[in-house]
Amino acid sequence: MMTRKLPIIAVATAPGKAGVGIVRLSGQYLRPIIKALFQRDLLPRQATLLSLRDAGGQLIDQLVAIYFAAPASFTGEDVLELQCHGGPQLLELVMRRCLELGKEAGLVIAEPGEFTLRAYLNNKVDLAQAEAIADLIDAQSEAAVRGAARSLQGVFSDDINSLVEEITQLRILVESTLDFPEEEIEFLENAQARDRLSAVKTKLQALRNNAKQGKILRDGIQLVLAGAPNVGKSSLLNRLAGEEVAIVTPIAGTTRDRVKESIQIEGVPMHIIDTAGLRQTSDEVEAKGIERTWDAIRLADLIIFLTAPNAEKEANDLRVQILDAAPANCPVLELMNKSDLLDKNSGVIKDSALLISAKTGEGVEALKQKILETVGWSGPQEGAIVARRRHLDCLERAAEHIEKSEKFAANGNNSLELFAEELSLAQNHLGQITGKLLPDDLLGKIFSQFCIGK
Ligand SMILES: Nc1nc2c(ncn2[C@@H]2O[C@H](COP(=O)(O)OP(=O)(O)O)[C@@H](O)[C@H]2O)c(=O)[nH]1
Ligand SMILES: [Mg+2]
Repeated sequence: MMTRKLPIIAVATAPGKAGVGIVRLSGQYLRPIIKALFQRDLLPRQATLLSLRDAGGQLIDQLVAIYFAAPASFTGEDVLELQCHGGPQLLELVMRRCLELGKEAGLVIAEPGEFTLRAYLNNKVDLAQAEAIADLIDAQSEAAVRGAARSLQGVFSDDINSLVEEITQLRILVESTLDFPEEEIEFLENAQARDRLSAVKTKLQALRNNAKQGKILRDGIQLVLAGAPNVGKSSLLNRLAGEEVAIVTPIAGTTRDRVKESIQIEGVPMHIIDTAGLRQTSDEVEAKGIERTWDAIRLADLIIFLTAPNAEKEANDLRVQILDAAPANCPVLELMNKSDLLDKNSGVIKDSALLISAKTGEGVEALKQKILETVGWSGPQEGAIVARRRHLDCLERAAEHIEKSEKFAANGNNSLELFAEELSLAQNHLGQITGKLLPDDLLGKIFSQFCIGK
């Protein structure tokens, strides 16, 4: 897929019935196909009402065609957009007719993400921007939409590029020191170098924080409610969701399958998973549900371990197992539910456990804040972007090399070449975010996750 130059075609709009459905073509030279479809040329960027006919001369659809001449198009190639009526069967016919008439020119059905890939390969967007297109389409909250739009505009890429530029300046400084060893200036004694290195570190740290927030905005948080039966997990889900999503009864073992509900807390998507209560059971269905609870725990970003008064013994057994099964950096938040049943003066209340009542709503607002705090959300920020795991990994690698470089720099002039080498490795990792220096197989993998037609 990476290198093919054939013209491509796909339905660009979502499957299903709609007022309008768009079929999009991209290729280096589309004019012969346009001519074959409509027996005429089209002026670039002009909406033209046209009739598309089948081989027998029968009308398929009246449509509006817009032709974008290369390189002034989304992909940087010639692009033709056919705005048809939005019926799935109709769009199928339009596609078929285009493929028929475009056969000679080599027209083929686009692979997932291929339009955006071409935009990337033709330098219309960098890789972080291309990813932001997919993230904008998939955005699950208003804040995520705005963050993706900013990433698409290049806010994130600009930050990366300017950091790369600063590291380049630092490398130039090292190279010049290497060229004049007789001057014997201790490199770090050179205040300019020291300042530059610390500026790079500060900037990289800020970028990592930003990207971490951006990942939360993009992916949201997988929040698992776990605990013994009857402690009120389903009641808490309903309370957080503001509706009766899960069945609540006084019967232990009511929830057997996972119940999922996505909510937002201050624009942060929370995918809450209510699970079967953890206990020994001889019920086959419930046992399956409990297996699934453990599966959910193993994939969680945050676990709320719910307990209730008079269930301390079970809680003590479960706590260890849950902490054991939770992923390495997944926080486990222990809460005691049914605070309404507690005699507040009895001294049973452990300060380690946050108190809530799913029944009265007591402590639920505070819990929401606690959840945001625990996952490291620092509130809506001006200039927020969206980011992916891939970006965080690259930033982390870069930070490791900057750290190493600092050690070499501190060793004095003897290690300056190693210092420069670490800087260059840090740059490589940063460059992978915007796509410079990214191996082809990784590139293919990223774009193959896009939907068809993007
Ligand atoms: N008093 C009191 N009862 C609660 C509270 N939360 C849940 N319950 C009750 O506890 C029982 C079990 O609740 P449920 O949500 O099904 O627990 P789960 O098995 O953990 O999902 C039900 O009878 C609920 O009405 C609470 O905060 N206070
Ligand atoms: Mg339940």
